[in-house]
Amino acid sequence: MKNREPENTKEKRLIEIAESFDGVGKVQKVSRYGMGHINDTFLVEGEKRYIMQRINDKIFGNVPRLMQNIVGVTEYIKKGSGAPEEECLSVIFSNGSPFIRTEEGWFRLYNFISAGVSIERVPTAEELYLSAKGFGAFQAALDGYPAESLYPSIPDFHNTLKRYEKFLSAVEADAFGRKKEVEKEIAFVTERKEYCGRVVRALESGELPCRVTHNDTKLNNVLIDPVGKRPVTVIDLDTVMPGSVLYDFGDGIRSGASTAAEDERDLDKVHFSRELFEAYADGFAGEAGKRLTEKETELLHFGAILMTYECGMRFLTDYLEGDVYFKVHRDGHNLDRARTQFKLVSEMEREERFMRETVKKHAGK
Ligand code: ADP
Ligand code: GN1
Ligand code: MG
Repeated sequence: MKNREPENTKEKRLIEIAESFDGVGKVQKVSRYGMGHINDTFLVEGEKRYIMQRINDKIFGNVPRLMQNIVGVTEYIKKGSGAPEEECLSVIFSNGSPFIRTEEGWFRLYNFISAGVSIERVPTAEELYLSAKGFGAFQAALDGYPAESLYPSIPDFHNTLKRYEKFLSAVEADAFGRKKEVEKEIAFVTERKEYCGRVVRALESGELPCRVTHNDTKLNNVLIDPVGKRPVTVIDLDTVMPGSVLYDFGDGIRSGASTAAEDERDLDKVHFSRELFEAYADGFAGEAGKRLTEKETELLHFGAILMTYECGMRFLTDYLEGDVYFKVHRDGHNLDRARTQFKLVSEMEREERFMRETVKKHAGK
């Protein structure tokens, strides 16, 4: 990249921070990047490109331990996968540390992976199939990972029972006086409270195995090579923790098998897509199918309902609490998101039989 002046003091400072990581050299430009809801992500351009993130320390209480998880997982995958180095996510250190702490917050740096892209629109069936293959392979790659070494970066992340309690407290507190606008959505959640304990209890009783899972298998968290038509790598490893395979399958469907964006305001455009569901089930089962227990296969489709319900409940909770967790870009953004999730849940409930049979068909291959 050609020499260029930083646009403002903020960029100048970000350039300084990026340059303090090992081997980065002179940086020309730092700009906002991607559509994540949690961290501040920047593209760093110099002799090479990098992804720099200001880690959201309101959400991640112990950044050093979070980074220990990520270094452990990325190194393990790199050793086991046989993929070219430039296609594997790597943490770049600064003087022996996988992060730096500055007055502006905690920063980390990754290599920029250019062989694939995040899909930020409704995917084609083929793209969703590839994303499922990517996450399925990721799960398989982490099968032998020592789960006990992972620090719970967000405790009870998919403990839907606890999420429900938090939701009830937000309704009760009604700190922003928003409850009256969302009575219908609140009722939608409470009518289905029986969903909350199903997976948590099955994990506790051992009916479902606990595995090392990604827990945030949203479509834009896997990079896909649009030309070579292959998944390149899974990113956003902040929530790799012990969990159920239902979570990873479920969130892939939640985020990928809809005919509209997660924040679409026109609910007439939001539908559960059978075609996209089948593509995901095919890709996921193709990678993970043989390792699934009978119970997991039986409940995989319920993971989709549960993750969509839970995510809608989380968006609604955040709306009631004044938008403190997910990044928002307009008034009512979290409410719009909650509504798309609930629309999808009600359609999925009507499609349960189709979903169950489709999973069975592909897992049995
Ligand atoms: P968040 O936790 O906020 O979702 P992510 O880690 O998912 O943050 O990063 C946000 C976006 O930045 C991703 O969706 C992806 O598009 C892009 N991104 C993140 N890491 C890389 C990387 N190493 N190479 C290329 N793109 C990346
Ligand atoms: C967040 O970080 P991102 O944007 O990939 C969230 C997920 C939600 C998702 C909803 C750590 O994912 O749990 O499902 O938004 N991540 C965290 O879009 O809370
Ligand atoms: Mg992300």
